[in-house]
Amino acid sequence: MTTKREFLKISLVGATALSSVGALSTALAEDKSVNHVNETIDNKQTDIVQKPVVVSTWEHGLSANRAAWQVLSVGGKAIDAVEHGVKVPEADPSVMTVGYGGYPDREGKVTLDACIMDENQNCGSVAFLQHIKHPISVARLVMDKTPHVMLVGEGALEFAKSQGFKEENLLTNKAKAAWQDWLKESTYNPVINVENHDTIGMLALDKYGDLSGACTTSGAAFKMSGRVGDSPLIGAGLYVDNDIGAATATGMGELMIKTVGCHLVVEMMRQGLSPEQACIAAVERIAQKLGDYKKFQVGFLALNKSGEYGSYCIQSGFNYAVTDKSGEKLLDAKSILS
Ligand code: SD4
Repeated sequence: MTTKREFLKISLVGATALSSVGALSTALAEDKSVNHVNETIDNKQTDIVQKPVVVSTWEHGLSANRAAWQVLSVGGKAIDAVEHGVKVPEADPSVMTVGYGGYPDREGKVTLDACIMDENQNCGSVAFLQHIKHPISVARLVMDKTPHVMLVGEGALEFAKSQGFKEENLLTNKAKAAWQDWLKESTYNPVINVENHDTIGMLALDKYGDLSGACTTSGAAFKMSGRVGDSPLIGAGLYVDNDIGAATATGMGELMIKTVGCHLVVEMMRQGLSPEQACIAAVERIAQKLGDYKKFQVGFLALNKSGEYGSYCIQSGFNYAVTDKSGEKLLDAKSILS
């Protein structure tokens, strides 16, 4: 729990950091399509710890959170909760950018990316993994059983099989039909909040006050073969620092990779920003650095050590699920563009 003295310290650092967020907001606000983010900044800081709590991206986060809550509510650890939680959309064929039933790449192959991170800075990741329904559990085993952080492609598949995972066909008829339809024109033109809207990133704070996170996806629909997004990259699609907070991301992964977005969000919280303020700062960094950001969606979601959460995105339409003792809710994130 944050002491009064620590609270004063982070408030002062936070005030400095906020003034730079404010300066950039003023510059961006000259562009009429950019929201005045200063007005949306949630300035609350609290030393009351709300736990357990679990948050995750998009509406399918509600059912994923329910599975995570089964773990958290009986005193389970955050790391087990996030793994258990994200397995729900991984197995659900109606969620077409995670796991089984995900959209394939342009060769018609479903290739999956996932990572997981615990309260001790341990992390595991898989990328370009095919034929395995639960990449998050393979990532967990990379973390728990190997000296490495990341395995990709054939090596990741061989490791998964050595751990007892069975190869399965992950391409459903529906995803195959969408790919065949796409082949008629073969233009890579991701549709904001439609085609790329289903990556699940989940963050949890358990009853012991420990944070963990997980992120899993089939990536951008009809991507080039071999393309890897932000979701399996520690720092880009997920980051956890158990002293400070955790962050995850959804949307066009290239933007998060170029700015190491989730690490940035956590570092902003370290400077004293609230989760929402930190997400705003990361979206503003993207807007400042990446000239074509208006063509894409990026949404950040953050949770701090006190159980406070917040989110921010480029385009309106991103939402996230929150589950705690008071129940569950789906909240709309604020956005930099109207
Ligand atoms: C990617 N970030 O591969 C993922 C896609 C995503 O919601 O988040 N979709 O770029």
